[in-house]
This record gives sequence, structure tokens and C-alpha cells, in this order.
Amino acid sequence: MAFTNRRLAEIFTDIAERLQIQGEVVFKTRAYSTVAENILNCPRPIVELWQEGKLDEIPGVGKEIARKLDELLRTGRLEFYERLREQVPDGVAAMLQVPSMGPQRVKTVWEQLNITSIEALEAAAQAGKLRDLPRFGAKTEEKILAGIASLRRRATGRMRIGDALPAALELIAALRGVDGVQQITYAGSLRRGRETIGDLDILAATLKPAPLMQALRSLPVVQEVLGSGDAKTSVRLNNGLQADLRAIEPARWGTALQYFTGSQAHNIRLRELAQQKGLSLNEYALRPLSTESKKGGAGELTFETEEGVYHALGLPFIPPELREDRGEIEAALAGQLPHLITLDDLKGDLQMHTTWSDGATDVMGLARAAMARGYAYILITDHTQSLAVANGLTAERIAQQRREIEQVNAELKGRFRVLHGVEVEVKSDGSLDLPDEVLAQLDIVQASVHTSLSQPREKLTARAIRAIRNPHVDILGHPSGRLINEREGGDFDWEALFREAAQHRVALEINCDPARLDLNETHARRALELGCLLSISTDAHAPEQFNNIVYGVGIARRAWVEPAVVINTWPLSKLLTWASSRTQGAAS
Ligand code: DGT
Ligand code: CA
Ligand code: CA
Ligand code: ZN
Repeated sequence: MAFTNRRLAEIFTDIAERLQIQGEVVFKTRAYSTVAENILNCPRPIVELWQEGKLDEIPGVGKEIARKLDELLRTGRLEFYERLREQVPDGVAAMLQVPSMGPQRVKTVWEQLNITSIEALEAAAQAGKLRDLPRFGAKTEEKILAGIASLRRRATGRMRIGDALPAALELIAALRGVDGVQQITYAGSLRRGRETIGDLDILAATLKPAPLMQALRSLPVVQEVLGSGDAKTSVRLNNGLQADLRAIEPARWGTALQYFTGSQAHNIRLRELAQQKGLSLNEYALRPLSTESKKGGAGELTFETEEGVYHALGLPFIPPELREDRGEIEAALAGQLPHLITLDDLKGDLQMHTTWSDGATDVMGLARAAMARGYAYILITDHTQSLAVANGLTAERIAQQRREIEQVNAELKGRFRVLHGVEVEVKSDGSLDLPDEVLAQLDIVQASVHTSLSQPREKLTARAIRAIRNPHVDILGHPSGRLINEREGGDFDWEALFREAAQHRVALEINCDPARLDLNETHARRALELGCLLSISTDAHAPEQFNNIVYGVGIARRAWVEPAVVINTWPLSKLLTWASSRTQGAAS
């Protein structure tokens, strides 16, 4: 093993951090972090000094640490470090990367709430479980969530839409009431519904920009003002996201909103169309090419709405999610834009978890929340036995759960229907985690791959296909298994998988969890072309996560999805007919 100075410094830093979390006295932990720093700054390889017997020449290295370095370099491992790693798990140490989580706080959440990962920390903060701990508070929870969002952003430099949208809505809510503001909204990639966001583009219609710019600069969520002028201010928010605010003359709102919504590729195509008509288009106006290209010049056409801009170019309104130059201009010119799915088309949600596995709410709690949203049905899909970390269901517990669901349905007296399903594990050989007799008793079965995602393509694909061919499986959940900014999805042969799903009429999920958004837009669009059915579900572990449906619908719209192919736009009777025909079709 090559012990570079960098690697050695990492190990000693890690030792210092894990000791800090254990509550070790400062002079001891500092000894390790000082040595780590000195190793990193050492001009010569430590390995050479060791070979020459000169470890004690490194500043800060006494007898004790020299002995540890020697053991490490001689044997390739350090017993003391291995023990420490067992005592303080990696997931616990990883929480130190979250800004505002020091050793003290990590120790507290670990000891008092048994939190051992960044994901669990995030879930606890979202659920308001941290605020009552010593030296925490509601503000700390917010800071931790912002810190986790900014940490994840480091992976790609882009933030998940699930972190960006709430930040944008908060800014807008804070600025809406400012004197002179007539309209305020977000544009850019966020309005187009992309899965990740580079920066926020906020537009406000006003004739009085000064108080608006002032208001933004003084908001508590603003960490730094990057630049501020008469018509535009750029800031960095406390979650690391940059936001640009532009003041727009109300008479020019249409061109500005169109321009700053983008995408750049779509805008280039629009400008070409304008030029063919002898016009030039920018964020201020549409004007004859012949006249001087100046704001307020002769013959200038201004638009208060985006529709106006599109109509002036001979086009119908193009929904923001389509504006990527992926065929939308051609479709618009031909009068063949898709009738995209909307939130209102959905009649139910088909993936969620209750307290029977790793959810936070019971069946009735989810049913009431879904009814309040205007849904007609939900499908309960708790995890199955082999996912022990999530308290997965055995056949016996599924039977018990059925009684609870029947009771809830009886209480709701036909005003709403709770369907009994499951999110059954697809095991590493493609077999399912529950016997067919048990699956046969459920209304709708969802199958998901959670483990061994790094299998080679052939094995992984065969595994998913085996699940699809099981006549009891109706939906394949979050097909790729990716976590945005955290983990790549599995290397499936998507063409083969989509063809199989289409043939067996198994629906593929667009999972709305903003960490997943899986299928992604490219896969969803291809699945559609190959004739697959889709479902759009939140995977909610608590009722408020039903709100995540907006993200999945956004992805579906970006994939040109129309409502008819999405099974949870169907009325209950059609949904159940489809599910039972799947089972019978394959059995015959
Ligand atoms: P992002 O921020 O990377 O997630 O993506 P966008 O699309 O929000 O990009 P952004 O913030 O750079 O610009 C917002 C919109 O403004 C962009 O979609 C189109 C328009 N825009 C910005 N700069 C240019 C430019 O240099 N040329 C053109 N044609 N459009 C631009
Ligand atoms: Ca942007
Ligand atoms: Ca921008
Ligand atoms: Zn799952």
C-alpha cells in the first residue's frame, strides 16, 4: 500500500475527528490534528524518513505517534485506528462534513437519537426531531438542512430542485409585498423543472426597482451580496445557491420572462424564427431588423405576456418544461405540441411507506392527507423482509396490515380507497422477497432494486427483467436506483428493459423524491417512445412528502408525457382492471 503524505495526513485527521466525537480531551485530539498538518507540509515523503529512522524529525511527532506511524508503515494497518473506526462508525464521522455540525453536535445526535448517517440526520431535521436536543434549536435545524444541501451541491456544482425550489419560494414570499412590485416569479432552469439547478433567476415587474433591490440585500437568508445595481442584484444564499434578481418594466414582462426562462438553446431557435420574419428578439422587445436595435426605438413591439411573444412569432405558447430545443419548435409549428400531464390529472399516489416499515405515519394518516389533496385512492407500499434496516414486512405482517387497511376503508365508507400493495425487494438474482401466493393477495405490487446496484450490466438487466416477467409485479419502482449528487444509478440495458416492460404492460415509476427523480427525463421519454406505461409517485415516508409530486410531474412534462399513459391518472376501476389483467394474462 502506498502511504503518501496526503494519505497519512487523512488518517491522522480522521483519528483526531473520531476522538473529538468520542469526547476525548482537547490536548490529545489536537496532537493528532497537528501531526496531520505537519505531515501534509513535510517537504519529503514520510516513508523515506521512516526508512532512515528519522520520524522524530517531523514536528509534533513524539514517541507515541512515532510508534503508530511505524506500525502503520510496517504492517499496512494500525490497530488503534481500526478499533476507533469500529467505535465511531464512518457514517457518524461523515456528519462532521455538514457545515454547523461540530463534534459536540455529532456526538449528541448519535448518542441521543442513534443517528449514524447524513441521510438520517437530514430526515430528523426535516421531521423537527433535532430542535429539542441540548444546544440545538429550530434555527439549527434549518442551518443543518442548508448545510446538507450545500454539501451535496459540491458533487456537481448544481443543487437538487428539491432544495432550490423552497429557497426560491421563500425569496419570492419575502419580496412579494415590497412597494411597487406588481408580479414576481422564478424563471431559468427552475421554471423549466430541471432536476438540478445552477442558480436562481428571479424576475419582478416593477417601476420602482430601488426598494426591491434594497429589500433583497437585507434579507436574513442572504449570506453575501455579489453585486447590486439599479435593475439587478446577485446574492449568495445561506445554502450556497446564487440568486439573480432582475427588475422588469411591466410592459416588457413577456419578453423578459421568455428570455430568462431559456433554455439558451430554445432561445436561439426563437431568434432564428424572428429573423426569418425580419425581426430581432431580445429580453426587451421584438423589433424590425431594419430599425436601429435600441430599446424604445421606432417600430418596437413590447409584450406584457409570454403568450404574446410566441403568438407574434406564429407559435402557440410552449410550456417551459419543453423549452430545450428537443423538437418542441417543430412540434409547435406543426400544431402538434403534446398535451402535457398536469398535477390535476393525478387521481392517486402509488408509492408510500407507513409505520409498518420505515414511514412516519399510519395508514389512516396517509389516507386523510391524500383525501385532503383531492385524490381518490392511494397504494400502500411498505418494504419487505430482506430490507431489515427499514423494518421490512414478512408474509405474516402483511396479513396483519391488511386488516388495518380494511378497517380504514370501512371507516372511510367508499369516499376513498386505500389499496394494499408492497414495495417488494428484487433480490440479487432477480427473485422476489415474498412468495407468489403472498403477492397474489395484494391489489398492486411494486418491485424495486435497492441492493447490489453495481452488478455488471447483463446481470443487472436480467435481474430486472426477471422481476418484470413475474405476473404479480405491476410496477417497477425507481428503476435506476440513482441518488442525485450522491450515487450513480445501475448500468441497465435500458432498451431491453423498456421493451420488456412494454410487452408485459408493467408500469415504470417516475419516483418524485427530489433525490431520485427516477426514471430521469431522458429515460422516461425513451420509455414512452417504446410504448411503456408509467406511474408518478412520491415514495412518501410522511404526509407532507406528497408535495414532492410537483417534481415528478415536472420530469414527466420534460419527457413529453401525456396523461393517458400514466396509470395513476386512471380511475380506480381501470387501474384495478389493468392490475388483475396483468396477473391473468401471464398465468394463461
Ligand atoms: P442553470 O442556472 O445552469 O440551472 O440554467 P439556466 O437555464 O437557468 O441558465 P442561466 O441562469 O445561465 O440563465 C437563465 C436563462 O437566461 C437561460 O436559460 C437563457 C437566458 N440567458 C442567459 N444568458 C444567456 C446568453 O448568454 N444567451 C442567451 N441566448 N440566453 C441567455
Ligand atoms: Ca439559472
Ligand atoms: Ca442566472
Ligand atoms: Zn424504494
